[in-house]
Amino acid sequence: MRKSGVAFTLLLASSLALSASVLAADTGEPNDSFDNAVPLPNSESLTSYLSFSGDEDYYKVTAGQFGLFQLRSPAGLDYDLYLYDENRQFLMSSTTSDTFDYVGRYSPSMTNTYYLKVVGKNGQFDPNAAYSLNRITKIYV
Ligand SMILES: [Ca+2]
Ligand SMILES: [Ca+2]
Repeated sequence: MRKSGVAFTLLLASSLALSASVLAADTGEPNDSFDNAVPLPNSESLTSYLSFSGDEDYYKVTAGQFGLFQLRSPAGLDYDLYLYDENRQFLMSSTTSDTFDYVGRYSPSMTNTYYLKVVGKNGQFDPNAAYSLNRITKIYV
């Protein structure tokens, strides 16, 4: 008596490589212009992302006589910080390659509105590595 053959079924594993990267939420988008500037929160500090080359993040903040702001770039990346007045006129920028960039201004007015822009030097970005933007309210000397 002949044994019945055994059928083998080969299940070919799909070679489809699923992209497992889950992008961090780029908070505040769209904020690529003065008109879409995001208010700096009451905590006076935030973290967000430059999620593509050319991403620009605008923020709007009200400060007292001293408006001093700090940007911390993600590790290994070089982001720059720009400061504008309430009329959107350029005041100053910090484009160092240091981890921290600082911009600031003194104004005799008790209330001042500023715009800040975060941008990656030469288009640098990382959708998964956050920068932090802080308003400095205390200076220790
Ligand atoms: Ca962004
Ligand atoms: Ca943006």
